[in-house]
Amino acid sequence: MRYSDNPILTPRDLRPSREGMKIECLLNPGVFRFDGRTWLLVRVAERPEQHEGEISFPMLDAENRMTIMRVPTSSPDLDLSDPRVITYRGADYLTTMSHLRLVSSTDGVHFREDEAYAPLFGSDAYEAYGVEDCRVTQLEGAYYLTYTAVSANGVAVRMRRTADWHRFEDYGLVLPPHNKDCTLFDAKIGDLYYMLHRPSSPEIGGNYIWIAQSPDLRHWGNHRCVARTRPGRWDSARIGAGCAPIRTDRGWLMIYHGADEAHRYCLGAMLLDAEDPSKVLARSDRPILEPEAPYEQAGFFGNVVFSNGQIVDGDRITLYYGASDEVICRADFSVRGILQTLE
Ligand code: MAN
Repeated sequence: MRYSDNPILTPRDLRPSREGMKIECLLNPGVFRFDGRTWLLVRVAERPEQHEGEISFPMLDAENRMTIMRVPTSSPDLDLSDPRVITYRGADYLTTMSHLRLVSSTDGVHFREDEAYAPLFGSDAYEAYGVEDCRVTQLEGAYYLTYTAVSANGVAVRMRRTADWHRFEDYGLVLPPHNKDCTLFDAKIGDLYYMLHRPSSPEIGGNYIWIAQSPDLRHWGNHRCVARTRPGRWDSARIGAGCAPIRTDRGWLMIYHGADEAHRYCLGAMLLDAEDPSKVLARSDRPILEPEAPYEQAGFFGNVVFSNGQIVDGDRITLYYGASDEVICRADFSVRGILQTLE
């Protein structure tokens, strides 16, 4: 059920990271409990204030400093048909650059920034176009961040580990391009760690959910395809895992996003085998959440609900999601309720 006062966080609620920048969108937060509070690690997408006759966009330079690129809008080599992407002289850039901002709450709906916790910005050449859509998995007393690192080299998955949200250990790129939507499971299965991830193979294959395993969280192998898109349905063009699957008595319950050819993004669920999570036992016929509210249908990129974070407390799932690639919302589900739709 949607929270009645959605959206709970909008671009106006946060300050830009520096002067001259404007927050265009808040998206797809990672979610976790820490220090007695609920935290969102929100993706904040910014762009420079725009001026007549040119389009400008941010990226990191060779010294990892933010620099602004400017292109005259009259240029014949410019393609602006997708609000998220700029194609100029055959190369792709992003209109906005994303960083990750920590906000916290005691009631789960009013979130505030805490000056004591610094934002996470792109830090090197592999993050020159920003960092996005971070999943947070609590595992063995630490938090593991798996997020999208974007640069001219492509879209890849990077991992960091923290225990206190001040100091971070960098695991580097755990998956090379093109890959995103990566989440760790919150427990070992047998002797191994597991992750879900979403490579893309556009010519043969597609945008499918895969699984990998690791003995040490650094070396990932035994990649297997878990689920594919389904032609003619709500998840026909691309699918990707949300955050860490939920352990239930019937198996691992995983919430995922699916988009169709018209880029309409919905959420659905899959049930994965408890011992071998590469096996799908059941999958949503119909979405568990689809863009129906006005704030889900219109915005920076309309007709999108996308989630990569939730809190699970007994039977209750408190899910946080990005709507229309612009605002953050909350919806509550019951584990039993979703499992019933999977019978
Ligand atoms: C897609 C969208 C964008 C994102 C890029 C790079 O175009 O999801 O929001 O910035 O991929 O990850």
